[in-house]
Amino acid sequence: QEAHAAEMERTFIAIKPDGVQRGLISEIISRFERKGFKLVAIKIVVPSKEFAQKHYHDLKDRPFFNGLCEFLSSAPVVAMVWEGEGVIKYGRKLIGATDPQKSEPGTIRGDLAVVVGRNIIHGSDGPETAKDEINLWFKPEELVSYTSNAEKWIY
Ligand code: FUP
Repeated sequence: QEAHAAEMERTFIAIKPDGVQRGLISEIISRFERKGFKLVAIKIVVPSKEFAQKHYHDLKDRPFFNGLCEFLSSAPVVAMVWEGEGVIKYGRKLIGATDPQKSEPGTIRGDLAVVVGRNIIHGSDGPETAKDEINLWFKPEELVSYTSNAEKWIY
């Protein structure tokens, strides 16, 4: 059981400044929670611009990079780690396409956002980025494990 817990898939999810300012924290968390994924880490922080540049380093050559990093570092962000089978890919499905004009209704961006520069949420796009982003935003001791005490609470 311990070994299984250690191998459980995890992804990094962030509610960006627009999502926080618009009061969408609970709405977004509830969608992941109701699906059955487990919240294993959460904090609210204002990242520095340098930190935002690290987070989005893959996009450093894109024309919107500077504005994107300015935006991410402009106000509080809710940083989270969610755990569960298939959480990386299915998390992206819950989030919807990058451009909210193309996200399907029923997705977070489809239901709650309008423009690509203000698309309210970030989610890791694969196993490697998930690992890197979790390590960037969290120390190992900030993540909890649910499984070891499960038999105490579940009947
Ligand atoms: P996603 O993984 O869906 O967040 O999309 P990307 O990693 O491609 O883009 C990261 C962020 O860059 C987006 F959330 C918003 C911003 N972006 C723009 O502002 N303009 C674009 O044309 C593409 C992305």
